[in-house]
Amino acid sequence: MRIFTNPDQSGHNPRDEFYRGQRVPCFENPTRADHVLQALSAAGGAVAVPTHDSAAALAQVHAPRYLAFLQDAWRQWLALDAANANVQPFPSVWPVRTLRSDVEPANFIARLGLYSMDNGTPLAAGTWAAAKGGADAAASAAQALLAGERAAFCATRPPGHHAGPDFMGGYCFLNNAAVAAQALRLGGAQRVAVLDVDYHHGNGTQAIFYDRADVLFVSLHGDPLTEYPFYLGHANETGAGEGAGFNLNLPLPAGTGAAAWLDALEVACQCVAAHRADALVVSLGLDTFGGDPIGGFGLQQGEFARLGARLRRLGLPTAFVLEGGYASAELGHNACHVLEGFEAA
Ligand code: Q9C
Ligand code: ZN
Repeated sequence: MRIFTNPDQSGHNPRDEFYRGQRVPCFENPTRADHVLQALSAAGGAVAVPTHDSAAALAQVHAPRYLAFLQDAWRQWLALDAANANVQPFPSVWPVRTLRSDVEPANFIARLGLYSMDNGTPLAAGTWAAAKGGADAAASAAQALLAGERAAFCATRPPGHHAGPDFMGGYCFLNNAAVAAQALRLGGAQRVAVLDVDYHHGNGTQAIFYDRADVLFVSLHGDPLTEYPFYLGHANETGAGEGAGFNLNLPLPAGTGAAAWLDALEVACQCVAAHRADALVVSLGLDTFGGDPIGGFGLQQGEFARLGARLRRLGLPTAFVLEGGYASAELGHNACHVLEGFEAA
């Protein structure tokens, strides 16, 4: 299987994030992609740098003013004070209900709030380049499928599925899975399915495609009543307008074990099969692993292999996009088990 890397991923390396009132080292850090890449290449994957530019797909899944902000954000942060090179910006005010989000404030921190859903997604000097490199990998995976490859894997970070049309969040800046799906559509696929198996609901991907019938979004995830992202991911979100019936959420309680998770996976896969898609994008979060420091499911390596095998049986050209998963040292093995299950089936 073709493995796409992101040569710029390590430039996104913020120091810390807020966790229960403390600053802690970022869970989402460059070692994650290093571990995945090392394990996949040791297992014989054909590693390649991105071959395609994601710009056209990005312009269709994200708002122009959000892309413009993100691309220039670090320069603007330094323009406030050169000493900011060693400081992480965090948003501190957000346009929640009754406040206006149509007018861009001139103040940088206010604009950072406008374009963020949380304070848990720190920027660094290389954030734009890293995010763009990941999106290019996703566009490249889509092109590989359009050229006839059975599957491709994006061993990239930062993740993408919490990033919405015009906001970052949950460690995500550009929605790589949405880029892959949109690039497949631009390349001639009539219908695409996105299956999101990250522990956290893919609120960004859902939002991007919520009113569209051409891209089905199906997700199994921790119940948002208790789990991040809290404000989206409920079972009664089924799509709107032309997209009515093309969104399926399968929330599961924190603590859900392998058997119930596999049952939900079967429901998800049958929904994907019914869409008669030309291609599948898998938002592959590995934070469902029992040893993950922030996920609350109990999957083990056997379940990851079964996930891969079940996805193979869908019989679709498949682009895997790495999302979450924070048990860094085990991340590579868990990714390998998914791909081995896929390739053995
Ligand atoms: N501050 C993904 O898995 N908050 N994002 C966790 C620590 C956000 C996870 C608590 C979790 C986001 C792609
Ligand atoms: Zn996650």
